[in-house]
Amino acid sequence: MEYLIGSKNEFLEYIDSIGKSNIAILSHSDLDGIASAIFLEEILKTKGLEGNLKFREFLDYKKGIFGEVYQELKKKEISSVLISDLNPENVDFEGFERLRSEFNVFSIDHHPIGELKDKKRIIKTEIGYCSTLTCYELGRGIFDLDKWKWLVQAAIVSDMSYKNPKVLKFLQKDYPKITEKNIHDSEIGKIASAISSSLIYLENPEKIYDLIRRKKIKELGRYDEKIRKEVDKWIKKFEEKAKFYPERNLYFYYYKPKFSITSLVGTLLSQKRKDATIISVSDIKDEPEFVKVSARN
Ligand SMILES: [Mn+2]
Repeated sequence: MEYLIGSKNEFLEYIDSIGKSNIAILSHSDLDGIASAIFLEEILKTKGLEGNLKFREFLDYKKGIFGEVYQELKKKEISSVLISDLNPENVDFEGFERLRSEFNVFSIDHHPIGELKDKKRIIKTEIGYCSTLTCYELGRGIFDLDKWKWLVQAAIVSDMSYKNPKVLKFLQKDYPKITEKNIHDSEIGKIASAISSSLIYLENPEKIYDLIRRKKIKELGRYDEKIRKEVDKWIKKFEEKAKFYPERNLYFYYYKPKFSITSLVGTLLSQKRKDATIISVSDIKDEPEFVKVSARN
């Protein structure tokens, strides 16, 4: 696995430099973010730093995401902040640089590289390596990789990192019959779907984090059918409801799903129409003055 910025050595030096100070983990609220946070904690645990972890938060990509969390970090007297899968410099450049100037920050991410004041304490990989896989590799020689293999595999499916041929090969070592086409019907595909559905249904990443740590697959799978039904319904309705703009090969789709499935539906629709641009828009529960827009091309 190659890094575009940073190295495993730099990460290990960083972990060793934490000492007795208070640590926080900030990560994305999707499966890739939650799983990478779990692996970072496993690394802290084997380094005897588990007790130093005083704060953990799963965040959505939102303008100014680091503004709110800044106060919390100050209040909890945090000095080291591990960030994963948050595309920080693109989502909130100023907030991220402020965090970096006031805390001992290390960020691990796989979104396209944006503007950065410097490249210290940053790991960036290509988009085709999900953050969980990077954290898994960082943990090689540190924590029990076999115990957590199922989770890195699920994160690979959910972030579609299997589109990277090297990552697909990694999966095929355990599941030789897996291909890009049948992956969602495979055992790990089903686990990934169960986790993603429960994230959508419960809207409680902390709870999902806890269930994953205890490997409660059955409990995680409880909401899969409900979410899938709702997703299928809106994918079917797309044909009649979406407005098509042929001169731009663009679909505009406004709809009102029961759950927050806009992003998932957008991804699935775009897989069938790879040359088209698909803009899906839906209402946000409890925030009537806003809509959620999801764009795919
Ligand atoms: Mn990711």
